[in-house]
Amino acid sequence: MKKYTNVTDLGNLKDAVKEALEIKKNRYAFKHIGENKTLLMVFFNSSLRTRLSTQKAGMNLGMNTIVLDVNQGAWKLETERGVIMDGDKPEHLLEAIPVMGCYCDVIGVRSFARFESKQFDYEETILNQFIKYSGKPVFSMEAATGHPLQAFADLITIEEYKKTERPKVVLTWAPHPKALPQAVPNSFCDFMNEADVDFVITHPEGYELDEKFVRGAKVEYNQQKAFEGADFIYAKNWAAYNDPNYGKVLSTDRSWTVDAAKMLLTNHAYFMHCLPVRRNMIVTDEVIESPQSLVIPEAANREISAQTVLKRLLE
Ligand code: AN0
Ligand code: CP
Repeated sequence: MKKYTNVTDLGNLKDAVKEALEIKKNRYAFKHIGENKTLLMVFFNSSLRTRLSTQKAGMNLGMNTIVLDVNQGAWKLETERGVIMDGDKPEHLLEAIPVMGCYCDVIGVRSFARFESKQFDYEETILNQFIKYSGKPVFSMEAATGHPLQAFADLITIEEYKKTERPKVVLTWAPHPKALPQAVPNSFCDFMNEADVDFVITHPEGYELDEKFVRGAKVEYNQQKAFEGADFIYAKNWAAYNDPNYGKVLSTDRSWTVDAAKMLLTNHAYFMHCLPVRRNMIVTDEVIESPQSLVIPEAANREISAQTVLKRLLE
């Protein structure tokens, strides 16, 4: 594997999940693969889980890790080519990336959608420059349009907890006060469309996701109807995708919050969220604290998805 930005980089998804579950049984079985190899993690945005789980995954494989917070202590980076650099940014990404590539063997990049230009975001302008100019294998730690380490961990979690061969998995939009990227739901769609699940998406009108990710999956605008018979409820907020509202918050309607009454409509479903989560906006205290909540095992599986990906990038 030369890069990891998308579900397709994993090849056969069943084999990838199998490999991940093997790694989980003995996560120190491959601790020589990363000997004398350096993992560089570059963050343009905040992180708790990705930072810790990916560093831990690298350590499990014997790697050394360097973490760079671009916004804390590094030079401010210009990202557009052709700009006359007389402003507040002393360095260009086009020098910074190959320099970063000199000091490591694998690079992880976190660079969220900026919501300034849909084209800039959806062309994955930042991530693709890392792929093009670093000379090293690159993996996404949530880029503008996807969060494949998260979705891989989500699939591993569903595989571990499912009680039927083909569970019903519902991705539900939920309210949030700030505009959030579509990366998490996009990747979740990508993985669920490839997995052996009955996948349903529910959101208010106007929150349609890019068809490139939805790929004909069932969209049900009535949240309660979508919840009926569900085995997994996967909640997430995202800002609007469609023009002219790209990047906008169209609704903070708390009737979409996942609560205990709605969970009663399901087939005793598990609750999932990638975290960080705003309680009593996305989900009530009661549901996230219930025995059906998988948010912590889901986060724990981030170490496993990252380790599977790093192992494959090193091999
Ligand atoms: C980010 C998002 O929604 O993409 C990261 C989630 C993993 N969330 C926030 O910025 C709150
Ligand atoms: N789920 C996730 O990626 O969390 P962080 O933003 O804390 O890394």
